[in-house]
Amino acid sequence: MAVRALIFDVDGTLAETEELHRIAFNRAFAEAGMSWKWDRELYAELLKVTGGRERIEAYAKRIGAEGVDAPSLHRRKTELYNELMVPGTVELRPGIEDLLRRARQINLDLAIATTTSRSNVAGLMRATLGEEALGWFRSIRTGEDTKRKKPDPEVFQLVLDDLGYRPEECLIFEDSENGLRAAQAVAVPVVITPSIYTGEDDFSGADYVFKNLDEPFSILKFTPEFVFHGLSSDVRDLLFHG
Ligand code: XBP
Ligand code: MG
Repeated sequence: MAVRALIFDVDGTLAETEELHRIAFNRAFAEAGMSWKWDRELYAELLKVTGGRERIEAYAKRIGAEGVDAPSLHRRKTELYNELMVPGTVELRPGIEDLLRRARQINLDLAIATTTSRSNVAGLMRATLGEEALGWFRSIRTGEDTKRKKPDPEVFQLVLDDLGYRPEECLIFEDSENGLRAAQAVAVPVVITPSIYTGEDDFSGADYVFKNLDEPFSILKFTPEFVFHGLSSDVRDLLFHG
């Protein structure tokens, strides 16, 4: 069956944004007069909980902190994140811009399914491709549209409903195990590009694992009959550069 849409996760997949998220969390904590400081090692553990508000709540519970106003801390963190998100702070990951442009040329639909907020998606686009690139995506669904975050598949289901395509007509691009499990739950094939915080994740069951999308020879998992199975030649060219 022909692939008709590419569905992208944002954080870690379109760009390595998690360091900016981490800095924004820490600034929000400092502004609120709190002593919390999430270093990289701790943040890697905390990322297992998706969603910034949920992450704050989980951490408060873990250390037994009471009276933590997670929604307001998270709101401020989102403002700080968007202040930090200016051109030059974060770049799209290698191969992403090229993939998006080539997909548009062959009339594939593009979509976004993310845990983060819409304003953060817009901020990333503004700082990289330009805000008009938001219009490249036929469906953009975020953590604000869902009750449950990844690994729950709700956000992917919303995108599939928006697009009106069957799971096997789409490809999902993800960087994390949580994202992979969510994608598997809606039975959409998954392309994984591990990111700085997810290199140790368990990607068993992923259809493709690439180091980056511009490096066709860095395919970590490559069994030819498996890799090419079911992909039309235009989508194959898109992913494997011919
Ligand atoms: C990303 C997340 C997000 C970001 C922070 O998950 O878990 O919570 O870390 O963003 P995924 P918010 O890439 O799987 O969608 O603070 O806006 O939630
Ligand atoms: Mg991600």
